[in-house]
Amino acid sequence: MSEIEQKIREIQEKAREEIQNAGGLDRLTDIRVSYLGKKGILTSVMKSMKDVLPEERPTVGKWVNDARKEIETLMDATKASLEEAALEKKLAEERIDVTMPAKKIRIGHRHPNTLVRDEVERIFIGMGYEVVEGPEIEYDEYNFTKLNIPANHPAKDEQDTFYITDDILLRTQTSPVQARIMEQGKLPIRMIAPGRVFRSDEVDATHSPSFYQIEGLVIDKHITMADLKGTLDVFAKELFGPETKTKFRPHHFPFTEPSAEVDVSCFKCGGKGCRFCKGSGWIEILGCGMVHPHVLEMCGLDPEEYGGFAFGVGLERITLLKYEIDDMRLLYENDVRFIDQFS
Ligand code: 2NM
Repeated sequence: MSEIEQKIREIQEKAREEIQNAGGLDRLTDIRVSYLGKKGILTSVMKSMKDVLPEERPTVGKWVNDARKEIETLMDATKASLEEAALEKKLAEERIDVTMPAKKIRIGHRHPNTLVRDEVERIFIGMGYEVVEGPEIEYDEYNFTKLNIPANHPAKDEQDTFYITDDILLRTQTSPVQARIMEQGKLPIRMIAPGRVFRSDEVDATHSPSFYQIEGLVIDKHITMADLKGTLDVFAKELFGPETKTKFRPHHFPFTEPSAEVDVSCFKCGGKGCRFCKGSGWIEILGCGMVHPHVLEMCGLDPEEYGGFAFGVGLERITLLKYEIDDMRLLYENDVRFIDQFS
């Protein structure tokens, strides 16, 4: 056997051994490079062909090529079986345990204000009311004039109201929505108007320049103060529990006559008096009254034929009470550690 044939056989033998003992796909790739790569052992033999006698070159060339083919075939087979073994191992290890607890997916939830708004809407929808929304940017006419709030009224002061032009402003209440509905003249009316309102207030624990109101309106023939009292008593019992009592105290609003403020018996102490109700046993929750004849007239209704009641609730006030939150700013800071407690 010639020296070169001997050398090729040795390379082949060593390659076989290394491939068989590779044990892993990475090692196999290294072996492939070390034999068949550009600077590989077998490649260098091919390069040294110039030292072989010309008549022997075809024979030697065939040996090298045969060796190369054998190494490649063995390499491919070994690669396939290593891959199969790796897959088998992975399948055996990655068995799915269907009894494992599922991954918890973080999902959003309603804001406490939204929870309360939805609850108030649900109560009034249950009594046959419609939920109506209207523009946040309003005419002075709808926000004040048609609601019997005269030009010299303190609420109209630039200190309290955000004006956009002389006669356009950010609504300070949602009653302009009701003025618009009355004007449409489709009777009877049973509606609530929830929405954002604006007043030029400094931020503190109970004030914000933007907050939410829900105002209600009922217009029909033969509506009395008893209807108002009965309706708001049902509302209070639904919202704060069936033991809740209501108390109507005389008050003044320009758009209603007579007007009242409504207190509910403290839902913490049941009316005995505690820290929550500041010892009085009562908590103020809303304002209301019988719609003023001037308002009816200015909205195109005949006060001789039609009448009704209206009320207004501050949404944040109810949210703070219901969830015993002591600072309105917490509702707007959107700190998830706070807000997540209501999911
Ligand atoms: C309140 C209190 C009393 C009210 C009046 C009207 C309207 F448009 F019908 F005249 N809507 N809402 C009203 C009445 C609002 O909030 C404390």
